[in-house]
Amino acid sequence: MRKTIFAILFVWLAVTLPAQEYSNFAEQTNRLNALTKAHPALANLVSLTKTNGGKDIWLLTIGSGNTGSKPAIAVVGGTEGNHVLGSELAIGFAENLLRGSDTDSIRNLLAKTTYYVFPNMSPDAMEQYFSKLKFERSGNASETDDDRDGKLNEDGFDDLDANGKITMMRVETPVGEYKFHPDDARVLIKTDPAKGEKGKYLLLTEGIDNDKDGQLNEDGTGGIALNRNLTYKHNTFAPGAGDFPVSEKESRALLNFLYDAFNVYAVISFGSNNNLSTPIAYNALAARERILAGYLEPDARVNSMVSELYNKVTGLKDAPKISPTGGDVLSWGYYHYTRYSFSTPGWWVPKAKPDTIKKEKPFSVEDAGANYLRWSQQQGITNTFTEWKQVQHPDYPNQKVEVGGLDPFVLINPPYKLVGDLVKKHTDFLVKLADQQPVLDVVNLKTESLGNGLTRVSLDLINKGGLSTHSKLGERSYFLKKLKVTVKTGDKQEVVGGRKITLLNSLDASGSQSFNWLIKGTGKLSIEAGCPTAGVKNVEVTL
Ligand SMILES: [Ca+2]
Ligand SMILES: [Ca+2]
Ligand SMILES: [Ca+2]
Ligand SMILES: [Ca+2]
Repeated sequence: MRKTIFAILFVWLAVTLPAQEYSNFAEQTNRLNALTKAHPALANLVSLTKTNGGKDIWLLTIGSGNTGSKPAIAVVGGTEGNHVLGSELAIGFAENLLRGSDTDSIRNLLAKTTYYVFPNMSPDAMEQYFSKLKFERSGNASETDDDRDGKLNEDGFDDLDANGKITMMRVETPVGEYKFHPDDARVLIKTDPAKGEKGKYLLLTEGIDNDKDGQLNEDGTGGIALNRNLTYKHNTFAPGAGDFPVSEKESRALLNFLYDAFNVYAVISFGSNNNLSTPIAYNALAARERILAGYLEPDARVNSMVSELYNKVTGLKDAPKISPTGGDVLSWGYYHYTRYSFSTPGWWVPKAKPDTIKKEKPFSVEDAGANYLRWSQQQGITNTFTEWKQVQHPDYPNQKVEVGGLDPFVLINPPYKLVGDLVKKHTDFLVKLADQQPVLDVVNLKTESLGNGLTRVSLDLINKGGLSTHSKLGERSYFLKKLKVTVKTGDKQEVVGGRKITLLNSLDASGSQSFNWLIKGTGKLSIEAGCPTAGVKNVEVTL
């Protein structure tokens, strides 16, 4: 009897409690399907392609009515395969938004804004998090020759202490560059030869030189990484970048879709790069280079404004500075797609304060590993550090080799219990960002009869939004759709003064532009102003 009750209780708990761990690809797919089933009028799921690893690249479109005709924000998760959180933030955002879709505020939002959510752009790599052997992997299932020795994936990691995860390996040697951290001997830090410091250890990733080429773990499982495979400053010969930009199905699917989506005004990618905690600063020299290397001044101002919004809404502080290294989504979104482009890791290990009761002192040397160990202990997080343990190593037969260190993933992915709160904060940010969307309106509409069937029509077109209709860089693009103002005349009407169609490069935030036309004829006509990134405004005029 008691057993049955426990069994029922267990099943009930399993069904009613939300997931307590990150979702693998199959679970992510189930969550996405559940969303479209629960919200068929607001959510649509399509597979853009299948990876070489056989996994779908999903696109979830959220919005009401004709989603393609509304200004849109693209949300990219799984920008990096080892950043499981990024994918979770993208899916969690979709779930939170749709869960609130019976409220007026979200209903109104989805009537004016479309969200294109790419939940997981690196599903092949991300599965390594859920595999029997866990290691941080960025590359997809394409087979590559990272060291160009004519052999594919010939030297990956080896789990020397058989604990199911790849950590670090230290080799005791007088030529080593590493020494113990002065405040936490579990951690090794680099010596400073300029200060006369001597090292004791080589610090390496866990493994063996399987192909005896003198390099360790130089070419293992994991091919091309999305965040290195895009077009801006692609590092053609770097491992994981691909032989040419957009060589992969995943990157091609993303760019093919987005280049056709003229309505996207902002791209938000979740990955290691961060221009939301600290905006990219305007650099006059970089912004004048022939191949643009810096944000144009008005676009840097927008970055500042959105960064301020991000910090205010999320309250996240002390983010480490990580700058794009080329081929990445953040840079592509701005420099080549010419939209507003933002990126954040969404989480980083907070700075741990010393516990004065335990007589801890501030670290004499700042180090991410030492900080993590202090923070995780304060949080009651256990089993994320493997104590150093000696192993026999074929490459170092007469030396002391030990395996240990921090678990993979823990420095960039928080414990799952923190994810719900992070999803909520980033949902709030993505909703607030849409409040800044460019919105066109027509004011001061006047008609003035001049006799002889002639009427002067004048109006001011304004942008009521917090963002310009196009980025400053977008104004230079031949590819973007410009802001178009059209006088739609009827059968017996004619525009005799002014242009029937006017194209504007952009309309600034809170900016305005005056128009007037001389029109011959009588009856009603309409004037239409719009562009995909700001929507279309129509006014009727009676002559
Ligand atoms: Ca190779
Ligand atoms: Ca291991
Ligand atoms: Ca090799
Ligand atoms: Ca090797």
